[in-house]
Amino acid sequence: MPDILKGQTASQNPSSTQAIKAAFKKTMHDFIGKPMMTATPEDLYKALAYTVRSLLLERYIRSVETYLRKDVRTVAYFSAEFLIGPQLAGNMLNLGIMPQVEQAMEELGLDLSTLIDIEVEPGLGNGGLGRLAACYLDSLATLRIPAIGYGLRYEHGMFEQRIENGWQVEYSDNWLHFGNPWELYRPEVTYSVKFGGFTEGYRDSRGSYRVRWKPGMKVKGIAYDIPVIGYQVSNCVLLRLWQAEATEGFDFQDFNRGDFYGAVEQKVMAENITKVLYPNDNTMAGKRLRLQQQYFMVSCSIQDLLHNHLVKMKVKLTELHNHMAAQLNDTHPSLAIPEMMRLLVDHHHIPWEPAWDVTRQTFAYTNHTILPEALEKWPLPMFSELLPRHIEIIYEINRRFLDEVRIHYPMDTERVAALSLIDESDQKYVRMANLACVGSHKINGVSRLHTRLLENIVLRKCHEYWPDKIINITNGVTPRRWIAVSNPRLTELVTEAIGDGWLKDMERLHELESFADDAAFREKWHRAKKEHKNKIANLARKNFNWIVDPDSMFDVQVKRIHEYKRQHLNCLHIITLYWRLKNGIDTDMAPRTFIFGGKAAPGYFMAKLIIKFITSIAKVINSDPEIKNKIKVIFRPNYNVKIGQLVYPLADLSEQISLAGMEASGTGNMKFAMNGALTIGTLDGANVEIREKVGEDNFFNFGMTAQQVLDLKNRGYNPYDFYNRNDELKNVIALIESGHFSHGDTSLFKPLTDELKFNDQYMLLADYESYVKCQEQVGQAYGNRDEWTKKSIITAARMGHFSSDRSISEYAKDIWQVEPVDIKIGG
Ligand code: 26Q
Repeated sequence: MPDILKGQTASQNPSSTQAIKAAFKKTMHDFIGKPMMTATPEDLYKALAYTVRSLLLERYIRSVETYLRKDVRTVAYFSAEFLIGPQLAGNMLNLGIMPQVEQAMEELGLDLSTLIDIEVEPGLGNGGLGRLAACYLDSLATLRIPAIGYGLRYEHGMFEQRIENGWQVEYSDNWLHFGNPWELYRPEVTYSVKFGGFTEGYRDSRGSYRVRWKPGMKVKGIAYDIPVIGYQVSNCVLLRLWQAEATEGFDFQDFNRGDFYGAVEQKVMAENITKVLYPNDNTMAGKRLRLQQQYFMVSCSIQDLLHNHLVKMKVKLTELHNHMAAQLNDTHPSLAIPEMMRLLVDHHHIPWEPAWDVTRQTFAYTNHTILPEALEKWPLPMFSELLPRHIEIIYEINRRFLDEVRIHYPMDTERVAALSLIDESDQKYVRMANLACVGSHKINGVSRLHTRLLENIVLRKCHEYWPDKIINITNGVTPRRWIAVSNPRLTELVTEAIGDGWLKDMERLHELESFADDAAFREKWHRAKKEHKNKIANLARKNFNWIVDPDSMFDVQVKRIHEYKRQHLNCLHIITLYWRLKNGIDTDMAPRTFIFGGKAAPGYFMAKLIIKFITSIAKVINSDPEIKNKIKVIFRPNYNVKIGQLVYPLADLSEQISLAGMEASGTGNMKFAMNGALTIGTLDGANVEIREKVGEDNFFNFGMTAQQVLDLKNRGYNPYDFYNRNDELKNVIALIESGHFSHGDTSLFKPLTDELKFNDQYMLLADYESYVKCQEQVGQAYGNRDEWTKKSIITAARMGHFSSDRSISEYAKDIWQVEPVDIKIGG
């Protein structure tokens, strides 16, 4: 057990080894109701989870009490996804009870790490955006900022990916099968959400004109609360997830009287709303049910916020923005803006202008993408049918806004059309990004480059209109999960060297830099990575019958599968090496193990073909005796948070090779580098800033810059020119086309090779040569183990900037204006 994981001393009562042991036994009795000897592994895990939860709840209850009593300024983080990952280990770490729990379990004849492994993770997100929300909750709690996260409790999270015959096959996720010990069911926290129907105007008793919404359907939202505790503090934030249920009374009475099947059908329809997470990442699925999910989440959350402030804290609603700040995680929750307006105006009878002032001063919006296919827009007919009152409100917001624009820019119809909340260029759409921009006081991008591209391209007109509205807050990740929990060996080593405290103050990692010159430390650093590689190599042999050499360089690309992320560029490099070996070239190359992981959106043909491509290459190369284990290719199925925690610590090389200008930030890039992997990457997203921090000598950069990409596109990009000019590239593509990786089938990968030769939207061929050359430098550098280890130490030492604590401090200061609040426990 690393020292840093040893938080409090055993004398502190409820967290002492003996107390934990006793609590565990009592939980076994009270909640599981079985003798230890008949308990299943899931029972044992659950008993421990409840034991830990009880320590968590003590702090959580104290946090809620304090926040209510002090009427503190609070942050509400709205997100359709919270990819929180497994909870047990992180909660024990943050509570500082790892050593006592380990000891208690040992005394009971149980192995803690086996219990930790049993937890099924809640896959309530797709990837980067959802995981970012989870890191931010950890940092909010750790920085003692009062906060609540609002999201959806999907019954089925991200699908389980299996590889069958080399292809991705999706199986439904059932994370709730054994129950979720971390959540508190709150049946009393419930709101009614309306859909469809129509609106009608009327005069109230004072003769004022008002609008009433007569819905076609009502759905009930019920809260499930998950407490999230900070690291070495007593502060908790709350993650409140909504689940849809049919409204009572609605079932078998009233208009459904006599129509039993009709009633059940309605119930099923209502409960479908939170049935499943849409597994799309960086593309928008224009599905009606998705729009229903978004509105359902937003309506429950805004009603809850207004209720808590008005009833519990007696806040005047026209003062709401002085008591809270709301952050929109992309446009997915941007209906919160018209929903807030609807409740303030229609229900609380606040006039439009003050209601609009409050709304705008409350919300801020984070943009996570510049890919045009990911910008949310909803067909107007679908939107109006589902949300007849909101479309009226959006039209009113738009009318007032565009009138204002016309005053500043008379006659500039092009600008007015670009800023409009309604896209009328072809069929009519509601533009969610424009809505989020108009309804927020701040907009932020997630890396410096991304923010610049927002200002100059995607939100150019918005930036011209409000030059101070767009700011940058570069993403960060929590070092608690992504170093301490996932890499205990490294954690121990760092703490030995520079003492503890760095997990809360990541800039202190700089103190590690001087150790890069210490040969003994370098040896330990190298051994820490090597031991992790050995462990995973053993697991790989045991679970998948994969033979990998822990002495080879582990070259890793794990992330969602997407053409812009260019996993297939990585493949072109692998085939280049393969071709060279087959032709007696480069036979002294340092052995490499290429590891891939990631899910493709189920409807994304090219992404699925890329998975088939990787697994096909793997099959041919791994079984080719001539390759003599110089190259191994592995596709780890079902990449998720849990697998991520195993993978980041074992990488020697981190692949961050998206086309410059396409990846908003990336966060995997940060997790790898913090764990001492060196990066091969383009100047895209946060790579730019990572390279700046770790230093050019410690970052393998290749490829065009975002500007060069634009220039080449403007000149007219012809991939065939690049193909023609490079013989090695031609050989590689010819090898694929020959059917070498597809049992002689020359058509299987034709969509891939044709796209590359004749279209190449993501410009792989333009970056190919530079990538392959850069990889040669990587290979040489890896040959000098001592130098490599030095770079690895320096890289990790300079990654403090990318802690989510830094990001959240910036949000707190530049957007939310919130301050930490002290929670006292046991006093
Ligand atoms: C939208 C509408 C309908 C259905 C699905 C969606 C949808 C869902 C998820 C659209 C996009 C997403 C996810 C986007 C995402 O994860 N973006 C990533 O965000 C990270 C955190 O900021 C960045 O680091 C990544 O660069 C960015 O790709």
